[in-house]
Amino acid sequence: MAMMEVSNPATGEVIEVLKTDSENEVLEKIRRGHAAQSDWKRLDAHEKSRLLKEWSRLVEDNKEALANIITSESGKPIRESIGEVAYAKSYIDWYAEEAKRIYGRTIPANSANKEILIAKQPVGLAIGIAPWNFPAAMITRKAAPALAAGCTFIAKPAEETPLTTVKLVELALEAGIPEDVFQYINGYGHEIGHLFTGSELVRKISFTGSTEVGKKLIQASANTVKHVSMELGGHAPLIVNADADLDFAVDQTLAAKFRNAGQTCICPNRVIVHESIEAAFTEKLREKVAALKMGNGLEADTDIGPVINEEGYNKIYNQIREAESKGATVVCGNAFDTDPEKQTYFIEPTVLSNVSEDMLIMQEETFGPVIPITTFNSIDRAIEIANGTPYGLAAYFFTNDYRLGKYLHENLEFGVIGWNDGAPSAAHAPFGGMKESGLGREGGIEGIEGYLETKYISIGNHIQK
Ligand code: TXE
Repeated sequence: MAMMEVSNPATGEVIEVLKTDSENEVLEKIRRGHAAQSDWKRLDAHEKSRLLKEWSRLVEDNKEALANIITSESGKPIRESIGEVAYAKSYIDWYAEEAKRIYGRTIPANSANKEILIAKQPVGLAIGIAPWNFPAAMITRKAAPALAAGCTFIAKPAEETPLTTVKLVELALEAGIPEDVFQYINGYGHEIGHLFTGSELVRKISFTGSTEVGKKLIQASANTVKHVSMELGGHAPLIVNADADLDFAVDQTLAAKFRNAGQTCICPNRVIVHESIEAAFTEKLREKVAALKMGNGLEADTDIGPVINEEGYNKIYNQIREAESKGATVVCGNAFDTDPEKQTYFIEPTVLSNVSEDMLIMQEETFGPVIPITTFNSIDRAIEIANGTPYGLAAYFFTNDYRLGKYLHENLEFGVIGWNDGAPSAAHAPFGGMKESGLGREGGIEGIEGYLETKYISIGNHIQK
């Protein structure tokens, strides 16, 4: 029997040892999820809604316990974990209502003896593969619309953070959602992924994670022509125009960048400031960044936890060193506190200026607490720098000029835009990327569409008189 250790990335302490599912167990869960599909699909929408609301109530009742699990296994500060539980719950609440609003339509036929109906049906068994950076929200954002649509659902959490999923599924079952309707699989993605992509019984894969793995899953899903939705990496630009309210732009940059130690797919990774305000912006940012407190997320005053693992740490470390070697200036930060034996990896929040587009930090997704600052002197140049990436998830800009803002949002090639807003994600809005950042949207009306098939029924109304 293979086991998996789950540890706290702030201390290296092993917090739990879980059994991983064997290949046969994975296939059995897929078979059971598929078999449960027809009853769940037929259950009336109001009852599905009631069960989701009950799940939401239990998540609320257990929010401290859930937040503790999130912080213990992901390292993020506890107040962020409390916020994540509320955010995760908001998806359950939204889709508990959407379950009752899956509308079809009728179309006038080109014959008096015909009627055309358009009906929506669940795609079938769906698998949601989640990353470690939002262990609760990335599960509910997939499970809630799937269940609301009438799909059965299997969650595959990240190997770093499976305990949050175990608790969420336990609460869903306690709420009355049937066992085979909502399951989880525990295991290493690269070992068991082929069982999901290769199965004809799995009709949809919803993935959040790296672009590299996303591309593999799209390719491997082609043989069984499954639905796929992909929320992949990002490399968000944040443009600050000369007319922006500087203090507000600095605060929003700080909040957007250092959430989860910079490990979110919509973190601003490239700050592009008008050259006339660069010095003032950088100084204000430096003051606030230098005041952030790094430490164990379970301590109440911690602002920045560790980065998740050695791989993430090395990537960020190399990006900073390479930028320095090419002439970037360290404005603040740039200290590293790691203990390879305990496997704890802390990076002090860092600001770099004099950054150019040929540096790795401007080209690769960063996923860490580093802000590189570069400048522009015309808005088209800012747009050119911003769009100069294969990624297209989120972009931010700060300006109070309406016409400029309109020009920017029309020309930025990103699926989510924050205009004077550093926190654009919400359960009621469609979240997702363009270009290599993904396919499909999660949240809003679009989020449930991804779990529905459209069926066209042509009815001959021939009546014998
Ligand atoms: O992602 P992976 P990792 C980016 C970020 C980060 C990098 C690597 O840049 O530094 O990706 O992170 C499962 N078949 N993002 O290694 O490997 C795996 O078990 C099926 C951005 O954590 O993509 C986990 O559940 N599943 C991102 C999930 O995929 C497979 C968030 C994510 O792991 C699989 C996370 C396979 N062959 C990382 N291989 C975002 N969009 O927010 C892996 N998995």
